[in-house]
Amino acid sequence: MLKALWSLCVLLLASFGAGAQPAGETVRLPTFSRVAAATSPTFQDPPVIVSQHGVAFVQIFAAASGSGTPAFVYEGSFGVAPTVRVNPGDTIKFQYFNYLPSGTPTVMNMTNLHFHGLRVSPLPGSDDVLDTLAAPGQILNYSVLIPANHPPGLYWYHTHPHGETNLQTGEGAMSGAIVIEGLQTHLPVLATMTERILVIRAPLGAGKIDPTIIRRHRLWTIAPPGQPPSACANGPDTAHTLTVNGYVVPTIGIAPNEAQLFRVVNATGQRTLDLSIPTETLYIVALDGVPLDTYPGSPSMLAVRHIVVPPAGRVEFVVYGPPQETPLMTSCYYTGPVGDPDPAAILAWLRPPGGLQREARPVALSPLRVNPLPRNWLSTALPPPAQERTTVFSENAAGTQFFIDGKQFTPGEPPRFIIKSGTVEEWTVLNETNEIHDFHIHQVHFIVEAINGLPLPPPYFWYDSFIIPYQTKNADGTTTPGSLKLLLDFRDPVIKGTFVYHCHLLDHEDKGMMATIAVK
Ligand SMILES: [Cu+2]
Repeated sequence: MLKALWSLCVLLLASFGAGAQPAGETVRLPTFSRVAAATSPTFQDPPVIVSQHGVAFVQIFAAASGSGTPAFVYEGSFGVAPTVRVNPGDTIKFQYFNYLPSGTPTVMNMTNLHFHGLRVSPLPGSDDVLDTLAAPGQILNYSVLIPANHPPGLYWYHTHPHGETNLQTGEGAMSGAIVIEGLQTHLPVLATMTERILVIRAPLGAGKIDPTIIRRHRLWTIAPPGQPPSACANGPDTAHTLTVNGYVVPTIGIAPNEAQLFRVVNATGQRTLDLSIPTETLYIVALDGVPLDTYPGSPSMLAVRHIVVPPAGRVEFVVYGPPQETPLMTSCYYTGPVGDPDPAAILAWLRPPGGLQREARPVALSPLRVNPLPRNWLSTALPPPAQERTTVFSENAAGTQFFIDGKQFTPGEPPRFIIKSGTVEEWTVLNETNEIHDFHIHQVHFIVEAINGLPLPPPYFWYDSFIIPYQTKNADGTTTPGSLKLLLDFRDPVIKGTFVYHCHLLDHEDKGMMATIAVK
């Protein structure tokens, strides 16, 4: 039925870009085969689309459930988003059909796609979120050329219509993973491991949780060491349910000592994750899609007990199967006096697969064989910054309006900064509010030089999303803004055009915390 409707709509409604009018046709919503956030006993990878002859062709729909929740539809299944796997040099072609019901003044139901973290052109037809929008009934065609020297790693796609990004991506879970291949070539030891893609979302709704899962929660202290769970001062998140690939607390099969590669994207609207597997070490190999050792002198692997992943961030790590059933969990993350709740929660259970209790022979991670990465701007040492800038994140007292440099984003506004392509810039990002924000810039990656004035010495890692700390109150009653000092890389000639930076707590972005820059 979807296919028939699709053909009909292709005939009726091919259009592209801003300003095109909805066709005004009334279309019947199809019956979808299953809903997101169902409880699953076992972990499931999303369906996969692999590039063929240099092209990955992806056809997805935006549609709404009976209650009006927007979601992707892939091959007739509601709430399903395929993982797109391509090689550097390939092209991803997305055909995206807005099948949402006609908009209203309060919910316009416009939609589009952003290819988060990819170092690709920001022009219309590629990764443009400013002028490329589909009204209900319209189709968008994207052709995103991945440069031949693109870093291998985990990226993602999600919708980005200003004003309704949280409704669609945060609460409606309209997101999917993109893998740029090559990490296993760079670190051959990974090639022998089972790979798991984990898209963590927090859609709206209480969800259904198996009571046996609640019982098992009690076996673990889901709070940072020394703190009871109730100490998570921002309280519980009663509005959303954390899911992994659309499922609530799935079980991941892993034999004791078996090494697996977990590739995790935080696709939630506003949940900062502090990930850990309590008995195990996480061996990180990539952050925000970039192999750890990309910047000259940085290590290939970093052993940690936990890792903070802000909304939109990615982490890729090796973990060994624990000796007994153990959770993949997030600990309480304090988001500031007026911040969103980020309580501790169990995301998934790690358990030996049925009947296979036998220990695996552990794969040795040391000495680590390393093949060279593609040479690109991120692997080239940074020159001194050509320009210093300061940008300020703020909000009104009611938390209903959010600003960058005192302005709420308005479509069509002139760029905040004009940046010279080929340069590196040093930005001081200030947070003058009592909650964290999540700095994200499209197209480019950055290095964090300092947090709240404290220098972060090498090794340097590249990020595209990073928490800006909340402001602190001084003894004399004054406040000191939270701050990040960043080095942003505008050297890649592919990245020319007008694009945005914003808070990736998506309701903040919707309420104005976004600005444009033009790279020329
Ligand atoms: Cu924010």
